[in-house]
Amino acid sequence: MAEQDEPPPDSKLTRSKQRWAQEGRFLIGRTSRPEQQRLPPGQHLTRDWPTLDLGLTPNISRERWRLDVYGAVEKPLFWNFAEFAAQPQGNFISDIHCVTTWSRYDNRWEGLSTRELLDACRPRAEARFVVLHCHDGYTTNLALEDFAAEDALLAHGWSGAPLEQEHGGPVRLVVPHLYFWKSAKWLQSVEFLAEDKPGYWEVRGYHNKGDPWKEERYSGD
Ligand SMILES: Nc1nc2c(c(=O)[nH]1)N[C@H]1C(S)=C(S)[C@@H](COP(=O)(O)O)O[C@H]1N2
Ligand SMILES: [Mo]
Repeated sequence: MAEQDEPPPDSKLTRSKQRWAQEGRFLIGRTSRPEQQRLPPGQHLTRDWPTLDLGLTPNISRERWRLDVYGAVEKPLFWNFAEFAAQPQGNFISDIHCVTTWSRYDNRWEGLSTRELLDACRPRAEARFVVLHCHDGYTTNLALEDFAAEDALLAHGWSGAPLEQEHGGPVRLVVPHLYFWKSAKWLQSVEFLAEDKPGYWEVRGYHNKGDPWKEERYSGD
């Protein structure tokens, strides 16, 4: 009796689920573009998956791996792999566009969406940029809104198997709407900043943002 006037239960989980429903979360292939618009200008399609890095392949086991989230956040995080894997997991399908002109369609990733990470660490109002730090010394920078893209994730799985070491395992970033150099392999830490801080390639002539649809390859573009 009279229960009808009570507000529906509200919690972080129900709010997240509501948001997932609005976004069509976990639906397969929902970010695909129509075929004719799918390949960005100047790109060609490849079926294999090239490996590109600085020539080092850090060997970090899941047991040793830690994720450090720090800087302009309300709640810094320091997770081991089990803690990371205990966060809400999602499946995402997206295309890869590398600045060296290859693209690869329909990569199936599994991991933690960057939006879930943002919910957990709660960036402070002044946070506007993110720098990813990697075990090979590589860094790359993103505007907070690019990091927070709905299809961006910290991936530990690819095609139903653990992400291979050569492709950045245990955990890499995947930001499908930007060139793949933004998708940091062997992820070690995520730093939130008020000011932008260009990363490894960004200080060596690559574009600061790297939108493949605008062919933002190099900083003069
Ligand atoms: N840690 C790290 N991440 C990195 C790189 C790197 O050298 N080190 N290279 C970037 C570049 S230029 C590309 S194209 C992709 C390549 O990812 P893949 O080897 O899985 O294809 O990783 C990006 N992330
Ligand atoms: Mo690249």
